[in-house]
Amino acid sequence: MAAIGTDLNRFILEEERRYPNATGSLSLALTALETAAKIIASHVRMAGLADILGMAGRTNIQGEEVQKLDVLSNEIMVQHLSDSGYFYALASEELEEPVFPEKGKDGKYIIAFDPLDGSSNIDVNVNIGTIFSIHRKTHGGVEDFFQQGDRQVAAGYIVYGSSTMLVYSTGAGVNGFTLDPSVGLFLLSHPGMRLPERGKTYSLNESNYPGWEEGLRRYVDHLKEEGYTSRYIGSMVADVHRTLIKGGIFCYPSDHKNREGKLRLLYEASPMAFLVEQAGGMATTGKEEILKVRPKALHQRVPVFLGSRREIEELLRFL
Ligand code: AHM
Ligand code: MG
Repeated sequence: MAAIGTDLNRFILEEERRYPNATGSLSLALTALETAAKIIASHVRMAGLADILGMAGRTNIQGEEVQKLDVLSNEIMVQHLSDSGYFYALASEELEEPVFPEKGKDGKYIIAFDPLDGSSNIDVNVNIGTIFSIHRKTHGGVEDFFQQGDRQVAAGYIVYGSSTMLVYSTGAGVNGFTLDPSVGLFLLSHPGMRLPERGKTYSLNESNYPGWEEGLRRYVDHLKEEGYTSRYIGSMVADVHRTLIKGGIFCYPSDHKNREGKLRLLYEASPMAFLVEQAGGMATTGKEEILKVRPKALHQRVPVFLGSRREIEELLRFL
């Protein structure tokens, strides 16, 4: 296992050496992502000072308010990933249709991302993040994005918190890197992340309780009786990050208002499910494994339950 403090670039290259047939293009693709993340992190840090907070005055394709930092983060991601030449296609929460970059014609990968998740938290200085999911290019059209989550070649997130962390997996476990702002390097801080078998925390928006199905209501009542504590930030990246480290369960279920839940399959649920499973946990829609869901649309929503094995197994008995 790599030593604590190993620089992300060296780590990526060392991981690649374990695959004799690797051409290095995934490593370089990840490096392009790392650069975009650093630039977004610096904008997030300066948000209050630079007065770029506040509404951009338009709504995104899901009819939600878009804030300026979302727009900026999306532009940074699109520009850097397009210019890298490693991605044949890009899909973003902020874009109705995928982008097929001119320079990516020979790119082997496609990437779906949420450039700035938890944007309602920007104005109150609470953690936000970027989520990404990488698949191989297959046919070369929008259908390439409709591959199951278990075919991801890499997935991860960047959390802009008290420090900036990048957490990712290429299918051989999960590793977390903390940005050292003094030198601008992501350094290995959380090698081989594993969820505890069981946690003590549940995380979901409990104001939706009246709209949940009966089984879920009984499950949450049961957690309270069992002495669980509740933590909900309202930024998926931050709530999942805590769940990865401390265990327990994170949910965004369907309810009377949101029949399919709220979170998006391709760039929220699926990459987080990949990480959680790589870290020894489980992720389900309540009916099937998230990684087995066959996507039908770019911005499809899906109910999400993920976390420690014991909690998810118990939840499934209630549903
Ligand atoms: P966003 O991608 O528009 O920021 O929305 C997604 C966010 C998630 O980060 C979070 O888990 C959820 O929406 C919070 O929703 P709610 O405010 O309904 O609890
Ligand atoms: Mg989001």
